[in-house]
This record gives sequence, structure tokens and C-alpha cells, in this order.
Amino acid sequence: MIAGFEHHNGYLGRAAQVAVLNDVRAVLQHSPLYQPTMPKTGKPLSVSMSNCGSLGWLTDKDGGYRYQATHPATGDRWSPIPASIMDVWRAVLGNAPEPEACLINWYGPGAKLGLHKDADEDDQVTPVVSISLGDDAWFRIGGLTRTSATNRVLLRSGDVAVLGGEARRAYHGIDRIMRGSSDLLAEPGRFNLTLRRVTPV
Ligand code: MD3
Ligand code: FE
Repeated sequence: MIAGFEHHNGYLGRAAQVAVLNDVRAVLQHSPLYQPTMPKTGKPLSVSMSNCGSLGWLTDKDGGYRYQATHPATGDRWSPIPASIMDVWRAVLGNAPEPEACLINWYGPGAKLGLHKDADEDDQVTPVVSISLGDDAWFRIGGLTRTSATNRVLLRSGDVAVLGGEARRAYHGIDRIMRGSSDLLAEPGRFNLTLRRVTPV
């Protein structure tokens, strides 16, 4: 396993998961999930997305991968990151700079995320924090090149992953979602929240 990957199994108990989930649902009332598309080709991703925070990550055919302060469909600013989510960042990272972006990924049945690096942040040093809610996901993480050996990790509802050090710059992706593996959500699928610092301090 690459250095700097920390997996906190069952970090959030059931009540804390429900609290975060309710806050995510409220964010999505203001900033609905949209279907991101690949730069240039316009091919849709199978994951739908929204954000909270002062900056949101997005991708579409014409603009490509980027951070921006507004929702691509509504044009409104993203909501602030809810306190229940900020609490997780502070608990695992202590005095790190505040996250600017919280990407909300929704994996319905069959959705996956190909191997990639998170390289659109000017800050490539502050760790990334991920929170999983709902069905289990097989997460794959490799090394600094696309051909590095990879490891698979099952990310379950309530798990928190911290990607610091070399892991911050590692290739990673989601191979598959295990439908029906969690009863947190009424519907099959998985939310992942990814908290990132974008601007160097
Ligand atoms: C490893 N999301 O949004 S979270 C992404 O479950 C993303 O939705 C996945 O990869 C998901 O970019 C994985 C865990 C994660 C997040 C960021 C990373 C792993 C990472 C950044 C660098 C290395
Ligand atoms: Fe990623």
C-alpha cells in the first residue's frame, strides 16, 4: 500500500452518518446533482455530482476539469460545507488549512470511476479526506504512475479515508458498488464526499 493512505473503518456511527446524510440532502436541495461530462468528447460520467464549499470541482464538454464557485446548471454559489462534515475534517487533520471544496459523488447502480489522479488543485500537499455513505464500494489505489501496482480496499458506510503524503498524488478509482450492502439509504447507491484544499495557503 502506498504511504500516506489511512483508512478509518467505521469512523462515523449510525447516528453521525444520518446527520451527515441529512445535511447532504439539504445541500442537494439548493445544488442538485448534475451529470458531468468528459472534456472535449462530452461523454457522460456514470457518477453524478454536486458540491458544497467556496469552490466546487466540475467537468463538462466545453470547460473541462475545473474548480468554480457556482453550480453549472443553476448558476448559484455552492452552499457552505455543513458543520457535520467540517467536524470530520478537523477531527482527522487537526490544524490543516480549511477545505474549500466538498465534492458530492453519487453512484447509482452500475456507476464507477476510472483510474485517475486528483491534479486540478494548486495545493497538492494538504491531504484529501473522503467520507463514504450507503452501499459498499471497491476502491482501487495504485502509485504515482498509471502502471504502478494497485491495492483494493472496501469502503463501507461511515468509513473515512485520508489521502496524504504520496497517496495524495496516487492513481485511484472506484471499481464497483455492491448493491444492497448497506441499509442507510432508501435507494441502492452510494454517496462519497471528498474534501479538498484547492488554494495553497
Ligand atoms: C486518492 N472519489 O472524487 S474517494 C474523486 O469514492 C474520487 O468517490 C472516489 O476519487 C469516490 O476524485 C474516491 C477517496 C479518494 C479521494 C481522493 C483521492 C482517494 C484519493 C486523492 C488522491 C488519492
Ligand atoms: Fe479522485
